[in-house]
Amino acid sequence: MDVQEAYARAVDAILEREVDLVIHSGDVFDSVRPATHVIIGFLKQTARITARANIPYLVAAGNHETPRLRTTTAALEYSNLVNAYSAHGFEIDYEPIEVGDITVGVTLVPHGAVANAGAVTPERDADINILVTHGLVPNLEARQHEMGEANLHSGMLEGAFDYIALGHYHDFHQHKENSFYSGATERFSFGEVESRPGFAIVEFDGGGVSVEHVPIESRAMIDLPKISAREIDASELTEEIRKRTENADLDGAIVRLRIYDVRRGVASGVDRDLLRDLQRRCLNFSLEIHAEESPETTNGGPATAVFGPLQEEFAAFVKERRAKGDLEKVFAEEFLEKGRGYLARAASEEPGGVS
Ligand SMILES: [Mn+2]
Repeated sequence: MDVQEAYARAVDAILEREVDLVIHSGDVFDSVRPATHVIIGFLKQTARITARANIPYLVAAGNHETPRLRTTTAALEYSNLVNAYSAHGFEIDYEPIEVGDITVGVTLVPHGAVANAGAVTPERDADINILVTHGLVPNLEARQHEMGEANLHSGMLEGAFDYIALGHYHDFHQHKENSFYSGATERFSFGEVESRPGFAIVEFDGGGVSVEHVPIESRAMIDLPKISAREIDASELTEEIRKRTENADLDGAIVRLRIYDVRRGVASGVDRDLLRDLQRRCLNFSLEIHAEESPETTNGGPATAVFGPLQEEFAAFVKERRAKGDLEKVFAEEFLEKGRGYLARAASEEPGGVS
C-alpha cells in the first residue's frame, strides 16, 4: 500500500460527489522538499479534479510545506502546473471563482501569513465568501502537537464569512457554526486511533450552510500484543519483539507495540537493526516502553518513553559531547530533554506524504 493512496481515494470520492469547487486547507506535503514521487502523485491526482473534471482547486499552505526563508521555493508552487491555485507565501491572498452565475470569493491565509494577518474581512463583490487557513483555533485541545504550528488568533476568525475552512488538526471538527476542520485523509500515528479520515462536503443554500463529513477507507492500524518484560534482558526483549512482528503484515501500517515492566537499561539494548527494519516497513512504528507493570497502572496516560534508533543516537551524541567536556551539565540535560521531545513529536508526524 502506498502512502499516497489516501489522497487518491479522497479524489475518487470527491469526483463522485460532483462538487463545484475543491479547497485544500494545507499540509499537502509533509516537507518543503518532498520526494519527487510524492510531488508527481499529488499532481496526477489533483489533475483529475482540475484538468480533467475542470473543477477549480485552491490550496493554502500549511506549516509543513512553508519554507522558513522567504527566498526558498515551495514545492506547492508545482500545483499551478495543473491549474490548481496555491497560496504558499507570506501574504493573504484572494481569488474569486465563478461558479455558474455566482461568484465565490476565496480568501486564503497560508501558514506564512497567519502571524501577521490582522482581522480578515470578506469581499463585498462576492456572493459567497470563504476563508481558508491553517493552524490551531483558540481553546482546541490538540492531541497531536506539531513543530512549527501556528495559533490562529480569534480576530482573524471573526469576519463575516459564509464558511471558514480550517486545516492542521487531523480530526473532522466543528469550531463554530460556520467553521470546520475537514480532518486529514489519513491517520499518521497511534495518537489518531480514534480519528476517521475523510473530507468535508459543504453546501450553500439560500444563506445557510450545511457540512457533512465523508469518511474514506484508511490505512491499517495494528496494536500488537503487549509484552511484559519483567526478568528479561535486552537480547530476550529483542527476541520477544521479533516474535511479535515477524508474522504480522506490517508493511505500510501504523503499528504500536507496548512493553511493560521494563527495567532500567534494558530498552536501550534492543537490537537496532530490528527496530530500523520495523520503522522502514511500517508507516509509523511506535515502540512504547513503560516502567510500570501493566496498562492499568498508567491510567492510559502518555508513554514514559517512546524510543527509536534516532532518539538513542541523539542520547549517545549528547553523552559523548558531555564526556568530552563540550557541554555543561545543566545545558546537556536540558538539551537532551528538549531534543527527545522534538524527536518524539517529529517521529509521530514524519512519514505522511499527503495530508
Ligand atoms: Mn499542519
